[in-house]
Amino acid sequence: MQSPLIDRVHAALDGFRIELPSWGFANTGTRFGKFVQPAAAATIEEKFADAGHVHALTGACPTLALHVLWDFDDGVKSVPAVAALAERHGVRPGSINPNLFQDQAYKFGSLGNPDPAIRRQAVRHIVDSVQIAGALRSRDVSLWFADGSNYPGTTSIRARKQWFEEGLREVHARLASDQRMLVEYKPFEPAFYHTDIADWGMALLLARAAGPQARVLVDTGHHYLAQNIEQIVSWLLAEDMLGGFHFNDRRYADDDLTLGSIDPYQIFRIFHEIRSFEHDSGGPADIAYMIDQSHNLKGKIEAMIQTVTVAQELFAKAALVDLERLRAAQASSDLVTAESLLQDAFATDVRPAIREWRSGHQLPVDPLRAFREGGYLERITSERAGRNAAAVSSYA
Ligand code: RM4
Ligand code: MN
Ligand code: MN
Repeated sequence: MQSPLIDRVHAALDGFRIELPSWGFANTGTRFGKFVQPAAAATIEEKFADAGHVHALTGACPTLALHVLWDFDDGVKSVPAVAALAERHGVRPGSINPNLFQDQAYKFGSLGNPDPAIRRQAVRHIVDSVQIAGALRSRDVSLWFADGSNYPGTTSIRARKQWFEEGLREVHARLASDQRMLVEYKPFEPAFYHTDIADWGMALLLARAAGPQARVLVDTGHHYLAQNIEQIVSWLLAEDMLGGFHFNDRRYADDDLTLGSIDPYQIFRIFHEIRSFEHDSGGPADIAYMIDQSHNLKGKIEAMIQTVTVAQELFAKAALVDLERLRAAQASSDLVTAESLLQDAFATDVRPAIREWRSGHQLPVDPLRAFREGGYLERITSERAGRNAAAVSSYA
């Protein structure tokens, strides 16, 4: 690779940060069963320790997304303890994720529940989450709703839309001026007939209804298979409504597989659209990049390191597209030249330039190898194995 291209890779990596999910370090399963990993994290302290280790090896993950129900035993009172752990392990608290799907009360929905008392409970929980975020100086409160129904005619889709607007507006009014609300969508699961926020259009309308600090969150696994995700990304960017991503890959539905394991070109195309937007608008897009993956079979920390590494590679490849030439080719409808510019960038081996970037930043050139040779996994395995074998806990 020529040195201007190497510089471009280095500059891209300098600006690239991706948030780790606390739940990605805990034992999780499928609805059929759970294979317990001896080294999995069970406490918020262990999740911070593991995330801190991934950040130390990659230099790209300074924040950890937290799930309120799983990570704050005592709600807002847990904030000082969480802040102390963040300090100790060198990772800041990232997005705060309320949990609106696990409580028995949410059987028929949270903000979309026909029972006003349960809608109130959901609003209260999100407001508590806003408070937690404020106390931790976290900017984003990230909302995903499992709300929906399983059978035609069993609920009023329009009434629920209105309840969502009301609830989100109420929560938005509680945001501090530097906070954001992110609204995530998902076509199905756990609801199998209708989901209240099923796609980006619904999320966009609800975010607009909520208020000016609301944005849409795109989880790459939350689309029907044929959907063109980078087009959605481009439209949301053009509307100034893209707030962030939950990255993962999938073969069928919301599989939460490792980023790029099935279709790396898809992620490359998303990064390309973002870079192209930034190039045209002359400034960085204000987007939170986050990982939303729970690995059932792979080692959790290894899989996170692999994810971060792949994300860096795909981001760096997207930075190699020659946008000036691309614009010229587009203007003259020179299709093959235009498409080849993307393909050439995607085919470029950026790994040597990334290794150079790492050594320039006093990071291990091969983070996965450094992890395997570093002894951390052996240490936490011996510390946690007995406890993990005894406690087959719930989702997190
Ligand atoms: C959902 C969605 C949310 C995540 C939960 C655990 O499918 O992706 O973002 O918080 O899973
Ligand atoms: Mn998600
Ligand atoms: Mn998901």
